[in-house]
Order: sequence, then structure tokens, then C-alpha cells
Amino acid sequence: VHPLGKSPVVTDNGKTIAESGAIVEYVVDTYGQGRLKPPAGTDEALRYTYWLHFAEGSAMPPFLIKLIVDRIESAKAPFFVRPVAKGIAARIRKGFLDRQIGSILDYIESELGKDEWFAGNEFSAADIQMSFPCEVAAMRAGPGAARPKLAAFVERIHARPAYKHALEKGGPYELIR
Ligand SMILES: N[C@@H](CCC(=O)N[C@@H](CS)C(=O)NCC(=O)O)C(=O)O
Repeated sequence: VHPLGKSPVVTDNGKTIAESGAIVEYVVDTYGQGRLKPPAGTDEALRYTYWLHFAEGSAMPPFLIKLIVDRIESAKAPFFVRPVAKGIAARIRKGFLDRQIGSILDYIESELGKDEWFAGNEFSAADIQMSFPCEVAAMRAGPGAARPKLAAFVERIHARPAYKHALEKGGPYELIR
């Protein structure tokens, strides 16, 4: 098990690998047989690497901060602390978070307008890695969201037989609101 106790972690051939991006790269390199990754040296390969890192490096952190800020706001606290906590949470949200999340989602929406998938018109492991932040975003935005391309991307991911197979094997999961 990983020392930080986080998921996902996989063990394969005596090697234990943590960090979703590293796991995806390991699986693609070990079992992909050239699939799920654009050929080296192409523009698509550059986009592939970019989105593979963007998912956990840039897209997820603001959502994590939002989760913490939401928790601070709803945490049990003595009555005289509560307004202070709420005030701080509101300032972080208004002064920073809403804008950050909004611009990341607008950016993803416009990028998804270029091609069917993140690294071009072929499905790749970058889409697998981006599916999690997009799913979080779509869930928070709710149905009929203002970002239809992002919502459609999540639907395309969910419709893939491999995604359904993974759910059958691993069981359903629930995202924290
Ligand atoms: N950047 C890491 C994030 C790992 C992570 O934070 N995983 C969450 C679940 S999605 C977790 O294990 N949280 C439990 C904890 O932090 O104790 C990755 O991509 O693998």
C-alpha cells in the first residue's frame, strides 16, 4: 500500500504504483501495444502529455480547495466562530475559487470544441485521466449544464464498454459533493 494511503494504487508484477497519471502511463506502456497513446513526435502526442498532467496538476486542485472551503463553511463550531468561518469561506470563494473553476471549465469546454477527444480524434489515456475532473465538474454543475461539450464528453466516457466493464469489476463509486 502507498505510504500516503491514497487511492488509486495498483500492484502488478511485484511493483506497486501510485498516482493516477503514473498508473495510466504504466498500464499504457506495459499493456497498450501502441494503443491509447498517439505516436511519438506528433502534435497529438504533445496534447496527450499535456492533458495527462493537466488533470491532476491543474484541474483537480481548485475542486479540492472548494471541497475544503465548503467543509469549513458547514463545520460545527461555537456560535461566535461560525460567522467568521463563513466570512472567510465566502471571501475565498468570491475572490479566487469561483473565478478559477469557471475559467478552467470554460477552457476545457473550448478545447473540447476542437476535436472529439482531448488529444485529437482518437480516444486516448489522456481522456481517461481527464474523465475524473470532468465528472466532478459535471456533477457540481448539474444536468443541463451551461457547458454542453463537457457534459457530452462525460456521457461519451460513460457509454464506452470499457468504462461499463470497469464499473462491473470494481463496483459503483460515488463522488463527494
Ligand atoms: N493526485 C493523486 C490524488 C490521489 C487522491 O487524493 N486520492 C483520493 C481519492 S480520489 C484519496 O485517496 N483520498 C483519501 C485521502 O486523501 O486520505 C492521484 O491522481 O492519484
